[in-house]
Amino acid sequence: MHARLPIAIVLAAACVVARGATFTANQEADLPDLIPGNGFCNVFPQPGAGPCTLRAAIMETNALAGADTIDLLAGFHYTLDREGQGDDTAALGDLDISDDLTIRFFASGERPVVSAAGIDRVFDVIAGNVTLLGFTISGGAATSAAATSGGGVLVRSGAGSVDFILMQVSGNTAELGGGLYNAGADTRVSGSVFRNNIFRGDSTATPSGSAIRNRGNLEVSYSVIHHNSGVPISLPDAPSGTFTPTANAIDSEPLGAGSGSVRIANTTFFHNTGTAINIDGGDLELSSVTIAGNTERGLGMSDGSVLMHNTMIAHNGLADCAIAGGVATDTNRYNLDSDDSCALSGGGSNHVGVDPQLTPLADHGGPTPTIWPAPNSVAIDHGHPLFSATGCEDDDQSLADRPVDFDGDGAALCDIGAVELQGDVIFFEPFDRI
Ligand SMILES: [Ca+2]
Ligand SMILES: [Ca+2]
Ligand SMILES: [Ca+2]
Ligand SMILES: [Ca+2]
Repeated sequence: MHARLPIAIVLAAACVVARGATFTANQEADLPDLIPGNGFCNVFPQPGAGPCTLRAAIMETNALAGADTIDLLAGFHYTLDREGQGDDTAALGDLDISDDLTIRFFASGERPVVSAAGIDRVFDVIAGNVTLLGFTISGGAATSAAATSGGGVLVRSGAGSVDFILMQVSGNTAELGGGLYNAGADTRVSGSVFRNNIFRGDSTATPSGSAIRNRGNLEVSYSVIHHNSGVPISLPDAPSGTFTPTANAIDSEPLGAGSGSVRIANTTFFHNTGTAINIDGGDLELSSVTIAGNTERGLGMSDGSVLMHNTMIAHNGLADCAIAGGVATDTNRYNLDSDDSCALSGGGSNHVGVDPQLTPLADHGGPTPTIWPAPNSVAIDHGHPLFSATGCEDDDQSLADRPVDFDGDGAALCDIGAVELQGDVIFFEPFDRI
């Protein structure tokens, strides 16, 4: 199974004739709709169309039966200031979504920002099939007893399918899931960036998931998760100086809807504090993933199963992997790990204990930044030779086709990791290495 193409989703979102209502959030202020369900987005109490804020548009579309659409405007900063954590009507605090909804920006111009400015998380997906497309979510905070989960977005177990497409989720903070807390059975992140999100333990003794805390089913593709971090617990009775935060950029443990499965394809994890991916049960699949330069580990698993193919885990601070003995592993599928800690050495197709010669995360084209291997890397043209559900993807994180015969030996083979180096970058030779 190959991951869903974001381009296809974007075209579908843009071209399908919108059913239901479409509103444009044409005001940056944070004001409610005063007559929800009358068919108009209006912050004034008279009937008919009027000034439409993002909060008013969400209140109106929640009240209207069926799928609706909200368009955001270029350069707009929608900043929440109506305090009220715990409200689930969208009138106060976070923006509660309880019905099928697309919130989108795909015009030209500066990407809009929806910020909670620290008063609450940003979005609370209670129910419905929801698509968030093309904007930035920041400034969310779920760090109090009233709201501990999902600093940017909380997806509850009652939600339908939830898609993040070409999104940026940055600068959000929570005790559980700085960027996203997912309890939904069908949540997908595609072509998106999760960066600079933070977990902190103010009222929860075991905070986790600086970028994403997963309790349901999660798929991440064509994305990058970098520079997410944790801060030490600050409970008054915490023994001072003895707590070491164990940050995990993605932390998954089954509990909500679904089986706790995580599928990650064509995605890069770089320089997260702690462990990039931590799995405490459920199925993990890594397909053409690059996990490098995280401060502690690339992959930690205490329970569950892992299917790993065409994936690279390299140069993480303590070790590339920590996989407990009871974890079911299927990893003899053209993977690479730089310190031979990922249970790969028993397989004849893997590359273990080798330096893949990685260069720092940079914008090399495509929707998200990537890590390129240097042209002499063993990762190039040594990936999985087959296109299959357990082999090589047919494109890479930048949406470029695979495979490319980079070394010109006549055999077009995939590169290991999230990137397929293209033939026209033969003179790419930066000095820096991860
Ligand atoms: Ca209304
Ligand atoms: Ca609706
Ligand atoms: Ca809420
Ligand atoms: Ca290749």
